[in-house]
Amino acid sequence: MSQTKDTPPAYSADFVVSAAAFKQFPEPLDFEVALLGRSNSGKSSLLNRFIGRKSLARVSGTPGRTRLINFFKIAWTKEEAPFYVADLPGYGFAAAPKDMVAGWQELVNSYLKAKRPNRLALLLMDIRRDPQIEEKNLVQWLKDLAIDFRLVATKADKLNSSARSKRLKIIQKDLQLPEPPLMFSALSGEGREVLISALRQKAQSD
Ligand SMILES: Nc1nc2c(ncn2[C@@H]2O[C@H](COP(=O)(O)OP(=O)(O)OP(=O)(O)O)[C@@H](O)[C@H]2O)c(=O)[nH]1
Ligand SMILES: [Mg+2]
Repeated sequence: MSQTKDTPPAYSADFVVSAAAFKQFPEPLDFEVALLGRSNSGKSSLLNRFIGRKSLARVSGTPGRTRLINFFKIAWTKEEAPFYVADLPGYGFAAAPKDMVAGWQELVNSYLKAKRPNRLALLLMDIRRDPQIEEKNLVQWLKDLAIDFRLVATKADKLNSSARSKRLKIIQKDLQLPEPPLMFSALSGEGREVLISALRQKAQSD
């Protein structure tokens, strides 16, 4: 693939706010992407690679912000309308205390239930792992709330192409997804163009 075909880095990408509750969510823009997934599934890495700017990683990596919803405002070009990316707190710490799990649920629930028009949720999971109860519950949750979503199988660079397609089939079947998962590697950038066009399509759909 030639270098020139790739979408250049976002024209602007700014950290907006770390929200601990509904009241702190910014007023919605025309379009919003929500990043959901287990801790360590690659949400922050995907975001950085996706926008092609390293400067945001520092913000999202700030200790203490990881239990909050981090909003970023992205614009591909000077002319295009900006949109939000909401990086939701990761779940699935084996040793997480009960009240921490409950806190996560409450925050994510208030975000998913909030009226945020034209939103696309990306549910990330490591391509090598089988969907767990958390992923199954999240898929059900998104369906119940009628939130459009795509599954993104991350860390694709860890597998060769035949292993990848096997894993994608298993994940799609396990989660009963209507469409095959998208694939992404923050390491190589593979999947970036497909993801960008999926998002642009959705952004223009309302
Ligand atoms: N090889 C490879 N490693 C990756 C990829 N994406 C993420 N990683 C690694 O996986 C680890 C977790 O990535 P993060 O992006 O911090 O994951 P996260 O989902 O934001 O985690 P939380 O913020 O804790 O919820 C890091 O060590 C990354 O370097 C990828 O595409 N390929
Ligand atoms: Mg993160």
